[in-house]
Amino acid sequence: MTLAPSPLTDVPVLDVDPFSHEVLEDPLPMHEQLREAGPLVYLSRYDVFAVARYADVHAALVDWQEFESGAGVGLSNFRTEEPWRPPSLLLEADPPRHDAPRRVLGKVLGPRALRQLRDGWAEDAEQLVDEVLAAGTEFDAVPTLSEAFPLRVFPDAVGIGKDGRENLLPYGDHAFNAFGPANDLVAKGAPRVAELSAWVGQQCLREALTDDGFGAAIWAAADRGEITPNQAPLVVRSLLTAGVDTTVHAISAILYALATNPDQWARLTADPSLARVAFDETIRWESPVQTFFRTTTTDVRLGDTVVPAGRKVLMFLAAANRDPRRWTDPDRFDLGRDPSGHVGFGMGLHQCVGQHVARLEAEAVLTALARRVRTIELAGPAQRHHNNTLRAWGSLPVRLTVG
Ligand code: OVM
Repeated sequence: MTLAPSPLTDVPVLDVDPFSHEVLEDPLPMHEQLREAGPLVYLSRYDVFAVARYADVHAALVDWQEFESGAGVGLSNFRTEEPWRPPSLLLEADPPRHDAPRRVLGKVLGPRALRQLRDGWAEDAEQLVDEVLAAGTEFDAVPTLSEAFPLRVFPDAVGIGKDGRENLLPYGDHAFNAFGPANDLVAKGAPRVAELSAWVGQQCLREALTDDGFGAAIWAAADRGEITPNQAPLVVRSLLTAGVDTTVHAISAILYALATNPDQWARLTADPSLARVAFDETIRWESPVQTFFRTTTTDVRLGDTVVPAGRKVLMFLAAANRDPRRWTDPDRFDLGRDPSGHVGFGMGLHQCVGQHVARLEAEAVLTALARRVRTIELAGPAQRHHNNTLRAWGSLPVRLTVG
């Protein structure tokens, strides 16, 4: 290992590429290498710093004053580079500007709204599982369950029209790729960016939204003066960007975890109330959102090193979620552990505002499956879908037994 000079001491230099296909296929060995190298490392390929241990990722996430989001939470620095779309008012903003949009979205996605959705989503999940099982017990779970359920309930909950919903997944996939370097994954999405962005933008307008969804509730907050009318469409855009691919890949991750850990599936069917912990243990174990960046606002001391102001720091949420310094037997998918405290949804004031919506979706699907399905196993090789930020399955052949 070589060492880069720094004001206080030397920092380990690694030439790994976290966004290469080899690493995206299986990032776990690189995560261990990053954690073991030290509390802070320097990634020479991208000229950025990185943290991968739980304590350091957690510390950076909660320190919004020294680690800002307003310069973008991807590799690109918005102070020096043009963003590919107008920055998010939530994800890519800091206090005080961040706070009004966050407060509005927090209320729109709050306990009251979710109470109104719970029973309907439970019925929708029962219906989907009935339809799927009627068609057969061997299928690819990615399109059939992971994509089908969120697409059945979430766009309706936001209140967008029926046309063009097939654009949601490609748009989200590109948005999450765009946090990484301008590699082949970003190039693959580039030809459709203008078209997809225009469609998403149309869906965010007041007149495109039903009067009873999350979208209308955001516009109502603008009418009350809680955000400005020009902020409303961008807040709706956050729902459409962050709310689909994430839940799809989380559900795939749950199904893979349970299909490959039959003892944990048996536990769940014996006690379906474990659906909740199954969801959070999956977010810890798989970390559908693997990484985000922050940018230092000042010289920040990390371990024995000073990261200069204005530098990008890559936070490995997924590596923190399997740090043996924090978790017992971290690679084990275990419904008996308490996964709370994981950083799969981030931590601090940006922590995922939609996590209760995601949890409700996952619980609905899992509960419906647990009531009908006795066993679930892989029926063929599962295939990864590579994305610069998301850990995802592209194909998940499963075989179920019923009764
Ligand atoms: C946003 C947003 C929030 C979280 C994740 C994300 C694309 C986007 O506000 O647009 O990923």
